[in-house]
Amino acid sequence: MTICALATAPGGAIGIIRISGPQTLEILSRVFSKDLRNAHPNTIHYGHIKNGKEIVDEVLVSVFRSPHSYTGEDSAEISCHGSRYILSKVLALLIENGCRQAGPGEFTQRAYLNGKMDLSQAEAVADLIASTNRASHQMAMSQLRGHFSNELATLREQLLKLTSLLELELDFSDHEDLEFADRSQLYELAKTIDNRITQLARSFETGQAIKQGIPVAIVGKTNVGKSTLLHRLLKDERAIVSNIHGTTRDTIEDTIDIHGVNFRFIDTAGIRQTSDQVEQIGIERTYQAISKARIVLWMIDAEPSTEEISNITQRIQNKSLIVVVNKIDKHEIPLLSALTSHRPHPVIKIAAKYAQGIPQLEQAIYDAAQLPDITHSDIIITNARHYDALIRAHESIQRVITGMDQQLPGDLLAEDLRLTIDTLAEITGGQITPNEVLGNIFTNFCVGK
Ligand SMILES: Nc1nc2c(ncn2[C@@H]2O[C@H](COP(=O)(O)OP(=O)(O)OP(=O)(O)O)[C@@H](O)[C@H]2O)c(=O)[nH]1
Ligand SMILES: [Mg+2]
Repeated sequence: MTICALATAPGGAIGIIRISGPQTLEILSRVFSKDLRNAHPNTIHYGHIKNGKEIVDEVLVSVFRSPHSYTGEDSAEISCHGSRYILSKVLALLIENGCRQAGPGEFTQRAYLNGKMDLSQAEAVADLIASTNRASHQMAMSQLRGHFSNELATLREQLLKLTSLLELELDFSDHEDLEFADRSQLYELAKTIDNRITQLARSFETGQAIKQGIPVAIVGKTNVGKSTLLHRLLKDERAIVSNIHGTTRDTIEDTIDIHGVNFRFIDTAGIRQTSDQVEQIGIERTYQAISKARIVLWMIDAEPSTEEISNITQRIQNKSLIVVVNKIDKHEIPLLSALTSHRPHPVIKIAAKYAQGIPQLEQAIYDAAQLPDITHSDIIITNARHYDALIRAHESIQRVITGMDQQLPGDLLAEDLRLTIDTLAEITGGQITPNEVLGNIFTNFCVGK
């Protein structure tokens, strides 16, 4: 069936309608001023779309021929003027002449089914369209270009090697005089595979953080300047600033791009002893914000008490902590010996009100995120479906490893090895992928992609 859809967002100067399927050029020729049935691949044709005698629009038609097209089928793109009227008229004409309106992601689904890309690459197309900053763009681009797919292919090769070595052992186990691959070598190989799978699965947390914005909590006592800092970072006045202690009573969040990565800043209620119930709830939320953050900015404007030090340090176990000393325009810089002797945290001195030290703080935040080098070869998992498959693959290869520990014979390990291979293959769609799964993946796409 030949499908068509509007591929561009409404409201632009130009709107592009996409067509794909065996009858593309046949149908187009019925509504276009020229016969395109024998048009050469990768050519552009100027003419008009007509509805009987009425000229609907002057357009350019780009022709692609199977298999050298996005979908792998014969396909075309009509560049029209961006009028909603024109675009819906052209779509209606195509449908009257034999096209069907495409479903979400149907062009990409066809590209996948025709072997133009694997499933993880198809998913990267949706991520690429949704990307809003350098980091999410690069993660999607790397996946689209097949870096993750290549990695999975390597794992598959290693797993197949392991399987065949075990089978060999099985086939000749009666021949006691034959030498087999050393079990400890097989064991090492299984471990190497599992390590890589685990590493990929772990990157999901970072991938999620980058997609949603890395959470950074700004915490400290009341009146130290937390909300002022949020304004400085956002270049916008989001929270009330005042010299009254306890001004902020709820958490306030906003996202900022630092060196191409999204950080989600959470301004919190200042920590102090209070009998005000609303403020107490706010302070409870501050503690929750700390527990959800990856990076904690602990702001002080004077030497912190030992009580404050222990309160904060207790709560930041696995987080990156940056000590932010504020109001350096006004105060002597406090001595931080009690703090830094216990664990070396970066200490950044700023005057939030006067925008001093902000670039240094931004750099420290970026460094504290310890992001992998996305521009190069580091692979980051961003998709929950992939994560789920990696976790299951890890579980099955773990059973293989435990089995080897227990000296189980090869035939008892073979099943879990096969399962590991199949589970990883789900990611790229190398295994037969159930329609339901495909449906779930492609309904998240926009129509026209
Ligand atoms: N001198 C000076 N004053 C500052 C600086 N930063 C903030 N202030 C002032 O400190 C006071 C408190 O600032 P806020 O940003 O409201 O402090 P906060 O930490 O959000 O306070 P709570 O919401 O009550 O916890 C305000 O009067 C600010 O103008 C600074 O760098 N230098
Ligand atoms: Mg505040």
